[in-house]
Amino acid sequence: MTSKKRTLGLAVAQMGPVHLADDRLAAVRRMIELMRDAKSRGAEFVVFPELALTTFFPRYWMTEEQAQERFFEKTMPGPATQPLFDEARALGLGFYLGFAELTPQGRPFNTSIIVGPDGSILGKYRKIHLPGHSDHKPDAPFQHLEKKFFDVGDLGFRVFDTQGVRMGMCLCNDRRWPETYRVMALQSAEIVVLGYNTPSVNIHWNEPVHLRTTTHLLSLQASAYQNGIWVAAAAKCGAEDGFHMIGSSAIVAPTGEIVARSLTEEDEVIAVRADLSLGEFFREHVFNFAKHRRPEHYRLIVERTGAGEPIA
Ligand code: CDT
Repeated sequence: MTSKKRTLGLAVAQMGPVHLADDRLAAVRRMIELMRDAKSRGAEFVVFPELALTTFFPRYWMTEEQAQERFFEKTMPGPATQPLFDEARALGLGFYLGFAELTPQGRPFNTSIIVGPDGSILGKYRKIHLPGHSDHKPDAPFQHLEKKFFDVGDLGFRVFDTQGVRMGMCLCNDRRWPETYRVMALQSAEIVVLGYNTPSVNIHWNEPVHLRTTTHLLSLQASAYQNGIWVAAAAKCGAEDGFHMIGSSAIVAPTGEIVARSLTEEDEVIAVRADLSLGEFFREHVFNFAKHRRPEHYRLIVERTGAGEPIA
């Protein structure tokens, strides 16, 4: 007897620029259009970008109070985002959304959530690998002030069961760190979803622009393969008020192959039917963790942060 394949209609809703002057309602209207497009293409779950509701504000020097007043969500859903939740419920779509969160205690986080098709928030993640700096760099073409505006996430890398799938999530810079995915794969994650805002220009060194896309895709592909998982990554991209960010939103199979990739730097949906059994071969054989991992030899990974002297 053949059993029915377990699959998920998985879509990435890439977003083009959200300018400083754009309000949340305009962003939400665009997201609703993207959701409808995704639904019409068989999606059951849609991945939106990091900080999807506003421009990528860490590029601007301002006080923490100014940032929190203008760019942070004090409730989720809130008045501007409720229509997104309503539309998702009406369409029966689950989704991932990145936004700036100000907690009732006044703590600022770069946050994402997984929402079920009934509109309920099933899981929350707060960005752990915060890139950039906290000081003002007046000579740089723009700032990258994530270390000023956000606290380091305090929820760890958890996984959530939704729509018959075990899903983990992270945000942007987290996707470059192998520990991110391995911690979730050790909890039997099958799909990792993430959003990103990656400036094309690196303010720290003269990095060739094409490398930004190369290292982005390399990170997704290596991580998908090495953990036997699907990875779905949504960009906010194009030039926000003249500050360009890479596109190349992608869905990567557990084989490490890119199975869908955005063509534009505008609002665009890419979608696949993800076969969840595809990762099983890798997880049962070459990356059978229980059989082959040797954590007794990985101690330095949790004991050291920076590189140091050789072990005896
Ligand atoms: N948003 C975000 O995390 N962007 C980073 C830029 C790193 S350079 C300071 C990224 O990894 O794409």
